[in-house]
Amino acid sequence: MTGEKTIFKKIIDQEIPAEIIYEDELCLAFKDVNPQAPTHVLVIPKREIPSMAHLKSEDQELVGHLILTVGEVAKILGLENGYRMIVNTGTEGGQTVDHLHLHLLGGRAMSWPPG
Ligand code: IU
Repeated sequence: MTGEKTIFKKIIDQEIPAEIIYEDELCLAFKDVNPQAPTHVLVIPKREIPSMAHLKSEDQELVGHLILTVGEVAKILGLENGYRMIVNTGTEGGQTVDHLHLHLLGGRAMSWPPG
């Protein structure tokens, strides 16, 4: 961490725009700018947590809230045929933004395994 704001922190602070789907006191859900499926939304905590590897036991309630929010956003967006939730973590996990985010992908059939 360099101490510089991440792009997601700038979205939380409304310094850069995003297409927001859902917001509450703990989290924000917005459309990914480079969608990998017809629906691609990111759910992020408002609190700055770099990655899943940085979660602590006291974050249990927040993590539950984030996962439930993914399900709520899927309902809002009408993904009744299913969807995929992904949390890329660290370099080998393919994480590129150092602010915890849950990907919600839907609107097409997913393949397995992911690349
Ligand atoms: P990753 O799991 O860290 O690889 O995902 C980061 C995502 O953030 C990726 O899907 C990007 O398209 C997305 N994103 C964004 O939505 N807006 C931005 O300004 C930037 C990245 I930079």
